[in-house]
Amino acid sequence: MTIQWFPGHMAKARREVSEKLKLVDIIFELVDARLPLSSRNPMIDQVINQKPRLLILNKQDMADESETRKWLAYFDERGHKAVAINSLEGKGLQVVTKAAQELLAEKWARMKAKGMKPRAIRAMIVGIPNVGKSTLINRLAKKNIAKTGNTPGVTKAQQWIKVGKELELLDTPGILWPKFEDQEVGFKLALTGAIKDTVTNMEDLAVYGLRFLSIHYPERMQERYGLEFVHEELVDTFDHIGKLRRVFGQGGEIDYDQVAELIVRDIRSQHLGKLTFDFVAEQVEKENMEL
Ligand SMILES: Nc1nc2c(ncn2[C@@H]2O[C@H](COP(=O)(O)OP(=O)(O)O)[C@@H](O)[C@H]2O)c(=O)[nH]1
Ligand SMILES: [Mg+2]
Repeated sequence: MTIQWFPGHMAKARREVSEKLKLVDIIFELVDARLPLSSRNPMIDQVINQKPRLLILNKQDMADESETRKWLAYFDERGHKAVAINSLEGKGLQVVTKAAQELLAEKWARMKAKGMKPRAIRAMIVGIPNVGKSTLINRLAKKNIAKTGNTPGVTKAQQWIKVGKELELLDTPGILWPKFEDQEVGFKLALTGAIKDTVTNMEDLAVYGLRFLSIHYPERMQERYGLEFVHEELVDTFDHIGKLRRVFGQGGEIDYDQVAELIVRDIRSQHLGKLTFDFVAEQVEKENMEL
C-alpha cells in the first residue's frame, strides 16, 4: 500500500494522532532499524510533544548488527529510550513492555503514592508506512483484542489489545508521513522497499545504491559481483554487472534498465547481506558541523 501524502492528508494524520494521544500513557515510535533516522516522521517531536516515547527499531533481523548497537547507544546517550526488535519472528518482544515500564516507573510510583490502583500501561504505535506497525500489533495481539467503548471522551469505540497484564495497545496505529523532501532519504526508503518504484527513477536508484555500497560495504559488493576492485566510475561497474549477468538487449548491447533493476532487487532481497543505510558516525559528524 502506498499512500499519496498531500498537505491535507498530513494535517489529518497529525490530527488523528493528536486526538488519540489523550488516550495513552506512552507512544511507541516505530522506525526501520536499517534507517533509524530516515524512517522517522520529520515532525514527530511536535506531534508527540511531551508524551513519553519509546523508540522501537523494528526489522532488526535485516539491519547490520554492529550499526544497530551503535544506534541504540546513540539514542540512549541523548535520553531517548530505544529497543531493537524483530516483529516478524516475534521473539523477545517483552523488551517493549519492560522499556515502557521503565519509562513510566516514576509516574506509576506517584500514582501508587496517591493510593491509586496500579493499572496496565496504555500505548499506541505510530510510524511511517511499511515500518511494520501492523505486523507488531498482530504479534502482540495473539487473540487478546478487547473492545472498550466506554472510555470517557472516546466517541468511537476503541479496540484495545491486552499484552500480558502490564500493557494495553490501541489496535489502530498512527500513520505518519516520511521525510520525502530529502532526496537521499527518498533513495534510502526506496532501497529498503518502503516506497514504491514509481516514485523514483530506477537507474538513479541503482546508481545511488552502488555508490552507497562502494562506500559502506565494498567487500560485499565485490563478492556479489565478482569485482576485483571497486571501479572509480560507476558506469564501469554497471558494465561489469551487465556482462556478468548477461543482461543484453536485442542488439547485444547491455540493457542498463535491466541492470538497474537487478541491482535494486539484489539490495532489497538481502543478496548483499544485512545492510544499514543510516550511519551513526555520519550523523554525529553532521551534528558537529552544525554546532
Ligand atoms: N524481516 C522483517 N520484516 C518485517 C518486520 N516487521 C514487518 N516486516 C515486514 O514489513 C512489511 C511491512 O509491514 P507492515 O506491518 O504491513 O507495515 P505497516 O505499514 O507499518 O503496518 C511486511 O512485508 C512485513 O512482513 C521485521 O521485524 N522483520
Ligand atoms: Mg499497516
